[in-house]
This record gives sequence, C-alpha cells and structure tokens, in this order.
Amino acid sequence: MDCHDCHQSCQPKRQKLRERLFDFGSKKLTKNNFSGDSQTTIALVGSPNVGKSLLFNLLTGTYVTVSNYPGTTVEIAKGNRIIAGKKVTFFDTPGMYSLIPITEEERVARDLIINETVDLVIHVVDAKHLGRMLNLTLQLIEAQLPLLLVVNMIDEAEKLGIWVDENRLAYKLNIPVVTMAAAEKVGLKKLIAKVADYVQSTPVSLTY
Ligand SMILES: Nc1nc2c(ncn2[C@@H]2O[C@H](COP(=O)(O)OP(=O)(O)O)[C@@H](O)[C@H]2O)c(=O)[nH]1
Ligand SMILES: [Mg+2]
Repeated sequence: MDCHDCHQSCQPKRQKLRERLFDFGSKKLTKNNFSGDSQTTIALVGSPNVGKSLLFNLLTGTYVTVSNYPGTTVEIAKGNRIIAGKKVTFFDTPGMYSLIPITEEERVARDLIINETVDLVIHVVDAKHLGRMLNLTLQLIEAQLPLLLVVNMIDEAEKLGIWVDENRLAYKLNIPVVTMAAAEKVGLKKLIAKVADYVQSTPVSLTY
C-alpha cells in the first residue's frame, strides 16, 4: 500500500522516525491549539520565492489570520477553505531549505510540521530548480510525513524548455504530485481535487 494511503497505520512508525531523526530527547510531542477546531490541517512548505504565499492566498481567499508562532517573532498565516465538506486549515510557513534548521524561520517551519497537528504537508518547489529542491522532498519522505508535492512555476520552466512529467515523478517518489503555474491559476483545480482525495480518505484528525 502506498504510504500516502495509510496515514493511520503509519503513525507509530512515523513518530519513532521523527524522534530518531530530530532527537527530541525528553521533549514530549503534544497537540496544541494552534490549528483550532479544523478537521484537517495542511502546511505549505518550501524554499523562499517558490510561490507558497501566492498559492496560500488562492486556496484560502481573504479571511486569513496572521499570528506569531508561540515563543517566537516569526509570523504564520492561517486560513480556511471547505474542501470535500470538511473545514481545512492551511498554514503558510516561512521559507525552509532543509529539515535541519539554520535560521529561526526554518526552525519554526520545521516545528510546525513536526510538532503540530499537521495532517498533510504540501511541499512547493520551483520547476526551474527541481533537482536542487527535491532534497527537501526526500527529507520529508524520510520523516514519513504525509506529503503532496506541488511543482510550481511551470510557465517559467516551459519557457526555458524544462517540462516536468508529474505522473512519472509521482511514480518515482511514490507521493502525489501536481504541476502548477499558480500565478495563472493553472493546476489549482487539480490540486484541490488531490486535497479532497486526501480529506476524504482521512476520517479523523491525527493526534500524538
Ligand atoms: N511566473 C510565475 N510566478 C509565480 C508563480 N507562483 C508565484 N509566482 C511569483 O513568485 C514570487 C514569489 O511568490 P511568493 O508566493 O511570495 O513565494 P514564497 O516566498 O514561496 O511565499 C511572486 O512574485 C509571485 O507572484 C508561478 O507559478 N509562475
Ligand atoms: Mg511567502
């Protein structure tokens, strides 16, 4: 069975892997109130300037709240959309190159997806720099986070003669992949359909 199809049964394995990878020591993984009453929470992550915020705005519209991540001055935007009849909360995170954080922004982005109740991670990458950006995808896969890859900016990539085969990439990585040009809303419906698939296959929000 594909890993993204078995969110419930992967949990114990996923938590053990997280503890090994990120050395939490005695720090307990707890669910906190950051995600509110949402039925599904989704974080958009990725390097700076790949289109996360643009995509976040397309997904959530105008009613977003921005607050400091607890204990930091780093701002996280949060917005909702009803998908497949469920309230889905999206988080827009600061730019992150790796799961091993260097900056405070990277640490917050990492903590949000590792420590919080995030049901699905959407990794947004720039199609022009796919090879370089897949490093983080591989780290997210290794951490056993439920993952969907958005290969954005295909409009710019195609002008440079770069074509991304989403089915082939999805097969190779064994995760869902959507190619997009968020600036032109190309691929948005496909992305929402994939999120709907996820939401429908996940009966309850995960707790740790
Ligand atoms: N051509 C093109 N530009 C895009 C696309 N997506 C985002 N952008 C632009 O890329 C820049 C960075 O986007 P932003 O959402 O701020 O990136 P973030 O740093 O990942 O949040 C902005 O000027 C966007 O308008 C896209 O698919 N195609
Ligand atoms: Mg941004």
